Amino acid sequence: MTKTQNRRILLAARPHGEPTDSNFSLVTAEIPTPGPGQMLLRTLWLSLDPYMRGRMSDAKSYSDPVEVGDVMIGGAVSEVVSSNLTGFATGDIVQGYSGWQDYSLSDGVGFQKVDPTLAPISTAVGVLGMPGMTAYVGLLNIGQPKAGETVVVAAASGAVGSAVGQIARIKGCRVVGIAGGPEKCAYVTGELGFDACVDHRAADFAQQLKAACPDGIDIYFENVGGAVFAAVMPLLNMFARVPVCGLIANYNMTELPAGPDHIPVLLRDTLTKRLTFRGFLVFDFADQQPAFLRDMSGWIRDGRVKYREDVVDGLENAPRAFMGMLHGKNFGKLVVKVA
Ligand code: NAP
Ligand code: FER
Repeated sequence: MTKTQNRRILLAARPHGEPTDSNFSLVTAEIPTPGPGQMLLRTLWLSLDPYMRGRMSDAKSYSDPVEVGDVMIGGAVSEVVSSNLTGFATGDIVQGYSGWQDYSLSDGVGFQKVDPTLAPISTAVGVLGMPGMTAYVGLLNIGQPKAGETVVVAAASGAVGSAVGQIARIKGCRVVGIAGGPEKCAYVTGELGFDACVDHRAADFAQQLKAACPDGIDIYFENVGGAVFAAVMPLLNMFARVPVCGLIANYNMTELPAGPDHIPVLLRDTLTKRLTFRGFLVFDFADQQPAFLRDMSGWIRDGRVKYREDVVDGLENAPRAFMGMLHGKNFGKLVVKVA
């Protein structure tokens, strides 16, 4: 059945703190017609990612915010419906930032063809896409894992964290995950093969983390910030490395806690333990994409890297699923099956 209408989810208003339904609006438009040098794409899989919360706000960032009234930003896997663009043909599967909508036009810039023989095509926005590459480049370049070292990662059952831990295991490290709740922790140790996993919601979380890291922590892959970082900090070893990837615990805060009391401790430990903190964006390492795709697809084929998708059915359900992710309601890489 071919559709005649294009459903689009727009940023209706900027959120203050927690996003709510009223920050999004679902509108219906005509399916656009591609002009010269354009192709028409039909969205199959829409990726929902934490960075989108940042783009809903008017804050300074690596790229411009979504304007109120514009379609929400999002990476997606799409099918080429028709093309006036050399290099892209009807039926091709492509990946790029086409937004929260059924159909979109593209001039091809920033779009890549997806190789459907590597893995199911939805993984092009997951373990073989932006989140998987974030894990790979952050851990290997900044974390510099060595066999026998202890690696800790939070949001361990999620898109980035699950890949971080499994790559660290491949590199011979002892890996401790942090996740929300016993079910996610059981998956992280049972299915993903981490050595241990600690529930950050447990009352004695900090003590449990300490017990799980008897030799301290050599690499902390930072996805969360907040209370999780506070528990990690005293366990960092001499010369520990901290790739600072994300701070999801902060994303819905209207103001960051001032916390000046912590700064002297942070600086003292950084000096005396010779710690390395380095923030990064996956795009900083764009030149490593071929190596990433080669290694990661090989590990998936060999069963050394597993992944889990949390599939939400229907574009109209994207806002609720996105809001839930910021509270840990997702279990695995969150994707919306659009068509
Ligand atoms: P994800 O882990 O699949 O989903 C987000 C998870 O964050 C939730 O399921 C929840 O897991 C956890 N979480 C939310 N609030 C938390 C809190 N207050 N304390 C502890 N955990 C909390 O998402 P993802 O796509 O893999 O992203 C993970 C992190 O990587 C995010 O910070 C994201 O911004 C960052 N990131 C950075 C880059 C970059 O280029 N620097 C690229 C991609 C992603 P639990 O239930 O297990 O707590
Ligand atoms: C993310 C969190 C933050 C992310 C990018 C950022 C690509 C960048 C923030 C900034 O530059 O302000 O998950 O993913």
